[in-house]
Amino acid sequence: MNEEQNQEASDNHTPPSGGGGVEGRSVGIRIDIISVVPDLLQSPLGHSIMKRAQQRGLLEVHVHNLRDHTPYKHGQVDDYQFGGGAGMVMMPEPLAILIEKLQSERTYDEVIYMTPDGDSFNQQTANRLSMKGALLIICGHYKGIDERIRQKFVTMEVSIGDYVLSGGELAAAVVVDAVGRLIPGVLNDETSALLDSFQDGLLAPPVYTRPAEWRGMAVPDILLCGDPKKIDAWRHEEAFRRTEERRPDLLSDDVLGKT
Ligand code: 6GU
Repeated sequence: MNEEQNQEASDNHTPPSGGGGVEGRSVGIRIDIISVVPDLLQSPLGHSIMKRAQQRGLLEVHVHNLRDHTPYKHGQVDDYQFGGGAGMVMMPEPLAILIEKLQSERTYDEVIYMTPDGDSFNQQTANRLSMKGALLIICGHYKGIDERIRQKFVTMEVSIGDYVLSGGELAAAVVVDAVGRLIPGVLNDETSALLDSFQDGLLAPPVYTRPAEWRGMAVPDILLCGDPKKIDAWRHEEAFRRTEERRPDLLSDDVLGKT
């Protein structure tokens, strides 16, 4: 969705109120994203669960093209870095102009800069952000943004893993998806997010669907026994076994909050 389409959309329905819902949960989230390649965000956020969240008015995503807000000629938003070295840096003034414009229109709970040197994004962070009312996400490109913007405006720096992407957009889409699906009413069965991998500190157990026997491979009998208690116990055992095998780091005292 581009900025104009967003504007229309937000004129036509009540925006999420932001803040103050039951038990501190807001009824919806508004997320503004600043980017020099806004098209990169269209598809990841335009389908499936993210599309439904926006149609239901539970999630509002507004993508802003930084080039539309630069005071410099020819849409310039980056320049050579002081001290020399390869790669351009995003200039502070265009970012400041757009951030201040947005901040004059509403209060953001967090101003998030997507960067590989940020704090690692995880389920706990997604849970925390899903309870906010308004987030502003800045996507960097080239060598990143001028350090002074980080000092002046940014309240949170987020990385999605130890590898380098060519820009923050795909990482921002990951954050919006992980956060958006946690907003109550976005998933059809709200409890299903509670059974996700990581939500209880464990990986998810294996799942099966019909047919019960497929190419000589049978579904575990217990899933067909009809006793919800037995099935829950089996699922928990499998989740634990899988976590021990694949991600023993998740079972350390540290991660379980015992230290
Ligand atoms: Cl948030 N941005 C970029 N450019 N690369 C990344 C990242 C973010 N997280 C991991 N790699």
